[in-house]
Amino acid sequence: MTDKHSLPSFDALRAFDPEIAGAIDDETARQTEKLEMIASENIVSPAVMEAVGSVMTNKYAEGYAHRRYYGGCKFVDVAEDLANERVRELFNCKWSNVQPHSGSQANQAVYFSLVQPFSEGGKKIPIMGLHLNHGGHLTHGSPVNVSGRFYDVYPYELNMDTGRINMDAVVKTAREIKPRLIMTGASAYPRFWDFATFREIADEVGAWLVADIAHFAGMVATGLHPDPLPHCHAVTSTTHKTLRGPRGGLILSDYEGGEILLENMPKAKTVTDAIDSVTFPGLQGGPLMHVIAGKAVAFKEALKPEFKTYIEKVLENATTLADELVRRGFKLVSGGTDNHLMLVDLSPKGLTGKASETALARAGIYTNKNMVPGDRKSPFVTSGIRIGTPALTTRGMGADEMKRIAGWIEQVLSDVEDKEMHRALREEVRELASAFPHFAW
Ligand code: DSN
Repeated sequence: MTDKHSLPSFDALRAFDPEIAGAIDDETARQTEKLEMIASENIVSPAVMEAVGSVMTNKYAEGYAHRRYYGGCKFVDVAEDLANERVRELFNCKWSNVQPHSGSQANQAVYFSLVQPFSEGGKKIPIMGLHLNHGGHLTHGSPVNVSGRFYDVYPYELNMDTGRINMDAVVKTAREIKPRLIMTGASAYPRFWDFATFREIADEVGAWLVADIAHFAGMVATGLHPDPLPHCHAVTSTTHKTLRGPRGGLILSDYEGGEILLENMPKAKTVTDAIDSVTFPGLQGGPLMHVIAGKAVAFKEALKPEFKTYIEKVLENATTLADELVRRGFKLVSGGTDNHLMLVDLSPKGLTGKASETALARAGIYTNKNMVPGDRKSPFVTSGIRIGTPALTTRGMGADEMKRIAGWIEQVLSDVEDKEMHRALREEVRELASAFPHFAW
């Protein structure tokens, strides 16, 4: 990768495994010629790609830096130390664990550290999290996830009139059920989180407070979203969304308390000790050192002033797109956005998320179907689509492009069955996409 706009040539792969090389070529074309508007996706830099594609994938390093179960870890320790130093500087916090393979595993590590699954005679312990249908994540207590299977979940919801979290209902439920943990953060919630108020509620009822900032980590890192660290006992994130790093997870904390009473964690003296032990060896084996190296590179990038400029543009683009969609008659949950995403409620137009996602993809615009508050359709159909601006902003697109895209979205959704119209638009989409290089920065 000599030219900053070039992609790796994959010569060895192409010679040995043309089928996989072909799939990568096709995926490259999809990413470069179409518009990626899935709110949780982004485009990593060539430097991150090189670190993730490096020889660090060959190394076993069970344990933590300088405390490993394998020899030869001197250089992977350098990568893990740098990843931790940089992420602590980025979020201005004292403790981190960069080993979770994913956001889901980061959340599991925190749950199992703070709240005993199935304890107290097999009785499940109550926790609270935002309902999946109201923007919450699968791992925030959905019945099909371990978070919903191992705990007694009392989900909180949005106020149907305002599209914002119903804090009155949060307080009421918390007082009634006395959850041991309250999860904040979401996958499809376009507004800021009031972590200070959640902490007051958590303190009143004796709950741990956790924030999953996977979606808006880039905004927290740049001071463009309220900071959960002063209020939450633990903060989890992925590294690949607005943080623009490789696919993976992390856990942060500034909490130094030690009142941890876990039956299976006799040696853990503090919450962060317990989280380390549950992450490894509790849940994971060898850390993905190539990904940790890539995380370190991404954190270095995020510490640069240019990253704050990028996040400001992500937010500007989201606001422009949201305003433009509202102007064109679309209903957005909560009426707009404070962050990088918006949730379009298509029920007034009589459309499903599924048909809309398919029609937009046919035109080369990728979004995802999403439940909206009060949705009567199944998660496979839904009444909404979620749209985000992080990836297109990485490519250098701005307000003019957002306005043009809003027009295309309106046109496609004016007739989700008109395949010919969608295919014709795809050519215009390709022309726009081709003007904005994939590795634009
Ligand atoms: N699946 C991710 C998202 O799209 O929001 C969250 O894990």
